[in-house]
Amino acid sequence: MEHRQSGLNGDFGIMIEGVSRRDLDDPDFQHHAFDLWTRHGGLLAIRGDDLAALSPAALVAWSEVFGAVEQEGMTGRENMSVPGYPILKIGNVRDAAGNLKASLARVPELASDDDIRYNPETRRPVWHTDSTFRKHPPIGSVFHCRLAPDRGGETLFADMRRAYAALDAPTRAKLANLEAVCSLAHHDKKISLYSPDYPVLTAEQRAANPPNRVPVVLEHPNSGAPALYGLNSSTCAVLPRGEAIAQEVLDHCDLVGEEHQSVDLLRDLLPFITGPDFTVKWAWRPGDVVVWDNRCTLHAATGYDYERYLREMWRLTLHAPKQARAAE
Ligand SMILES: O=C(O)CCC(=O)C(=O)O
Ligand SMILES: [Fe+2]
Repeated sequence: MEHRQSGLNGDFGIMIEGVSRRDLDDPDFQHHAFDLWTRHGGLLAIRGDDLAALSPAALVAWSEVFGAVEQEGMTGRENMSVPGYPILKIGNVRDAAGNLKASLARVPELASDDDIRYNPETRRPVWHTDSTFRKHPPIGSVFHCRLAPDRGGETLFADMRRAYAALDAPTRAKLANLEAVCSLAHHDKKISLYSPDYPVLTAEQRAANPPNRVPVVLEHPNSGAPALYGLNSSTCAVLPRGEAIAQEVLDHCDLVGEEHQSVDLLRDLLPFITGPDFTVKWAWRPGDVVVWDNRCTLHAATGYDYERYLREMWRLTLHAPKQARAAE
């Protein structure tokens, strides 16, 4: 079948339609897809009638085209994974006994496309970069749709390369000298404030998981292009590069779950950088596979009618291929 290619928002994001399962094994197609992903801001979607029946093994193999698939991370989440594969289920599917079989975070539905832009009052949508609190944050993710709601449940993406380039020169210069302090303890405590069952770290776990610091402007290791980076629920402070964080500030962030006011600098950018020039709303069809680059995009989940519809997504996490990791 002939493939059709279309841009999602100018040169940010690209979709290839008419993709078959056989294409996924074809080295030429793999090469072409990797190249498109790189040239379109790190957002690639493939769509095709027979992808809805993709096997977990085929999805893992396709993911390996873009990075090294994370194997760990399923411990304690066995009831939310595809058995035997490093694939996490996200959504609201349940077993016969009514137990949730996926990771579910309820967020509001978009009332209109105006809601795509970050709203400082509601702090929604929850635009973020995944897992910057980890020592080696993932380079990206692969997201595959098994079941899609008739309405809602879209995933939003924003182009952090073009958004950074659109800022004025003094702002770019100021940001380029900053680092985000990203703390797992802060992240978990913050979530526990509105989700009281959410476990917070013990003192030992906190000591074993010190914050990770990431550049607020990340130069992509492949292209060298700078992109805004490092904002998510774990981001507890923003400091000049190399400047130590005071212990009492970190304790407050971790134990009370409040962000240091320095994070406002990044949050204040969000309404601009999630505006229509930079964003894509991806409405899922079963079979779709989207790969995003965590180093130059933001993303956000949107809600759906959780009682009426089923959503089941399969998610894999990507790391830099081993050679690249060794060179760090
Ligand atoms: O469910 C979604 O649309 C996005 C979830 C998400 O943020 C993630 O898997 O990292
Ligand atoms: Fe995410």
